[in-house]
Amino acid sequence: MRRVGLGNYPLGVATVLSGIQPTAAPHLGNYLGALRWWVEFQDAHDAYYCVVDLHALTVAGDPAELTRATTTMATLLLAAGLDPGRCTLFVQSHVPEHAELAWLLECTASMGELARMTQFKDKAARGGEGSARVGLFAYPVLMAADILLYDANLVPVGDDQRQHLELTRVLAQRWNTRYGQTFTVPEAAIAPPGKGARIMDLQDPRRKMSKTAGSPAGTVFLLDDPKTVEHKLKRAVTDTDPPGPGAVRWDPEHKPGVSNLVELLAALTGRQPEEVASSYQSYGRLKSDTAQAVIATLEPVQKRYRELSEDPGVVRSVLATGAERAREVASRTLARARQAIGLLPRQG
Ligand code: ATP
Ligand code: LTN
Repeated sequence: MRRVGLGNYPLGVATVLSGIQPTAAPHLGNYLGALRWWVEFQDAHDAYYCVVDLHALTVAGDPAELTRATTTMATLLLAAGLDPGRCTLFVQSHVPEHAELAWLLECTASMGELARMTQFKDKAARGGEGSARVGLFAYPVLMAADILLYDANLVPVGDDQRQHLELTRVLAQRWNTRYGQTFTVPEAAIAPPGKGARIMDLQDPRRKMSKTAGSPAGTVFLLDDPKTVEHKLKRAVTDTDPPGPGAVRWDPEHKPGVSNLVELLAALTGRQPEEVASSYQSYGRLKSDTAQAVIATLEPVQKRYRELSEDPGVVRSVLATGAERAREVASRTLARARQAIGLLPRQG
């Protein structure tokens, strides 16, 4: 049986859903941990991808910037290889069923289980837990709604989303036990170690590369020009081990900076990290080769992005069709959920 990508599902059998926040332009971590798998999965399965603008409201941001970033993100997703003929691409808030199912699921989740979410703890700690938005606390439940509305079997995400996926599974199972079979219980599709599931910040390799929490110099954005990419990689933090055999190795625990560069180069060229590491003795050459591999990957994406940006009507129409297709599926699932939980059907 032919199997594709990360999942254990035969071709064409699974439904895939994933989302990305329009908090800023996406970076290499988003690309290697999630987006390139989205592109791969659209050929193998029935795929739904959304720009999760409601999730972006969980942290402070400027309204005009959110509008702009939502369009930029959708354009970049198309530029990175999503094809509206092979997947459904939409904006989360265009499908109001997401917010409605999130409420029903909030009445299924407990305060205790949400308080354990490490992403909430990290993000809340930055601004003080007392002033963190209620939406930030409830965020994983909205994510569960995103997934369950489409009966998704597979959810391609980076390693940081493992805990949220586990919560989604728990909520789906609890609901099904309490109210009868309603939702498909999904599985996370996370890249194996060394394949880009958790790309680290180039300036602080103990923290993941992030749109909002990373350092600008340590985050390579998909729209960075070649000079910026070279500069960021040249300045990447490594360590003080002298050059020579064994200095370059894939050992994320003891050599996080060097291992991150090795993993980047391996993921970009489809090689194993150990094999990449063994072909280098100096950090300088590893950095310059990694920079070239990044530039080669980004160049076609940027070119396509510039072309698509010339006619914003194309992206708007892709999103309109996507929302319509998504709503058809989402409204059926929501109707099932409303009935299961006992809400009086609307007449007419
Ligand atoms: P923010 O900083 O706004 O929280 P983010 O950079 O973590 O954003 P998201 O929009 O939350 O990005 O995530 C989109 C996808 O990219 C998710 O599947 C997430 O797991 C993945 N992802 C995010 N950061 C990384 C990373 N450093 N390495 C690999 N995958 C990542
Ligand atoms: N929580 C995710 C973004 C996200 C998502 C989703 C991912 C929102 N809804 C549904 C997969 C499926 C994040 O922060 N990276």
